[in-house]
Order: sequence, then structure tokens, then C-alpha cells
Amino acid sequence: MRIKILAIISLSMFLMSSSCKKDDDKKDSDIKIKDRTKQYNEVEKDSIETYMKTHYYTLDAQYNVTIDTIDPAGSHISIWDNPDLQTLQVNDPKVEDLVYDLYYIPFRIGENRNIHKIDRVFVAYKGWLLNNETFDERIDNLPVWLNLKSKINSSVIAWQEVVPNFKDGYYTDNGDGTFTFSGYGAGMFITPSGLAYYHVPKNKIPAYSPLVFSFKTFVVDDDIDDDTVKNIDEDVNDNDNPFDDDTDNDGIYNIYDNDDDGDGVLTKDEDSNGDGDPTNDDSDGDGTPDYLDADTH
Ligand SMILES: [Ca+2]
Ligand SMILES: [Ca+2]
Ligand SMILES: [Ca+2]
Ligand SMILES: [Ca+2]
Repeated sequence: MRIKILAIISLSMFLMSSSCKKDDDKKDSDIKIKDRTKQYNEVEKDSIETYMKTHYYTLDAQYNVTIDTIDPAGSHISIWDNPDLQTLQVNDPKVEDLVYDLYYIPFRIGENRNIHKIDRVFVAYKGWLLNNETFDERIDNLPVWLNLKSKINSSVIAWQEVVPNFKDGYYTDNGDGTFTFSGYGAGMFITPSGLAYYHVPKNKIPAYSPLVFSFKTFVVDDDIDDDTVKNIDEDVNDNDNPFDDDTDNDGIYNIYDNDDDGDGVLTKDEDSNGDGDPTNDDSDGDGTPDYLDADTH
């Protein structure tokens, strides 16, 4: 898959939540971090709703978003009153009883493959603050591979929750290093800071900032190690965390390991019935498929 080559040159350092661990630790000891429940219930819930009630959007033919303020005398429908508006209830990662409303609007779901929470997605996007100042943008001909979940640089939680509600599209290789995308998913979402960077300032994003993103899901990479077992099936214990599944204990997680049981036979070749799916081959009938069973292949 040639488009994977682009992963190496375009992997973004932005959108990632946990690459700033050192800064995080330092600031934690220097400043008092605001109470997460109060910050949402008393500050951000209201500022997010006000933004949605006072703004509307328009789209061009490529699903690029323009935001403007509502004129009370006009006929525009606010984001808040838009019939396409969806709400996800998402738990705070640190406070058990804190549940956020994460709002998104699907412009188009996408026409091809499903996206799962542990996949990697080739995206274009634009992010802005509630004062409508853009803090980052990747335009259509400069997309970036986004690891929804990664050991060292996962995307922020809001991306992980919203993007799996979309599908990817189709692409054609133009032969000159560029691609033409069609049928992809496109949407926008508004997230409280608790599902983004919270108290950690990032470049043009001040601490405690709710964020708005528009995005397009061009291509999903649902088999990162190219072993014909989909990422979702590499999460053997099915807990949405691919970083506790390492069948052969060689230090390479199954999602990145093309010989998952370490028996010297590539996973893609442990497909004795030849249907292209190693997960349904169990030669010794012990309930463990051959590609996860070092005794058989
Ligand atoms: Ca795989
Ligand atoms: Ca392994
Ligand atoms: Ca694997
Ligand atoms: Ca093997």
C-alpha cells in the first residue's frame, strides 16, 4: 500500500496528548491545577453552549467549513439548533463521576471502511478556539497519519471518540506523489478541554481551552503490520488497548508483530484454508488460532 510510505514523512507531532510528559510533570508541581468537575460544569459547559448557539457553519463542495456568528435578524440555523447535531457522553479520564457532552456534526459519514478506536487514519483537519482563532491546519493535499491510540503519542480523547463514528473513502494515486480522495467521511466536533489538553498549554492553545475541529477521514489503516489480521483483532483481550497484547512476549505488540506467536512462520502464512483470514484456522482444534499458537502453523 503505497500511501503508507507517506506515514514516515507526514507523522504529525500535533494532536498528540502524551508527548509532553516532562512539561506536564514540571507544571503539575509549580501550579495548582483547576478542579476538573468545576472547570467543566461552571465554565466550559456554558462557553461551549454559548458558542454553539451564536455560530453557524457553511460548507463548500469539498466539505471545508466556514464559521460565522449568527445575526438575530438573519435566517441561519445555529450549530446548537442544527438537526444533524450529535452528542456523545464521554467519561473524564481522571474523575469517575464527570461525564462530558462531546458534540459533533457529521457532514458525511464516509462510504468505505469502518474506523475503529485503535486504527490509524489519514486525515486533513483544521482546529480553532472558541474565539475562532485557528491554531492548526492540515489541508487536503497535505494530510497526516493520526494514530488514534499509540503507546507514546495517542491522539487526544475527543478524536478517539468522534472519528470511529465515521468511515474512510477511496483514493487514486495520481502518480506524481499526490492522491485524489473521494467518498471520505467529513465532520466537525466541539470538545471541552478535559478531553483535549486541559491545563497544558500547547503552542497557540492556552490552558483550559475547549477546541473545535473540522476533519476529513481519507484513509484508514486497519492492518498496521500488514499481516492480514485487522488491528481490531490484534487486540486479543478486546479491551480497546492494543498495548497489553503480546502473545509471544518478544516486546513487540501483536498490532505491530507480523509473527504473532513467534514460531518463525509469518502470521499471514498461517492461513491453512487460504481464505485470507488467519483468525479462523485452528489445525489442532484447541480453540487458539494457529497464528497465536506456537505449536501449530
Ligand atoms: Ca495486523
Ligand atoms: Ca509479539
Ligand atoms: Ca500482528
Ligand atoms: Ca507465526
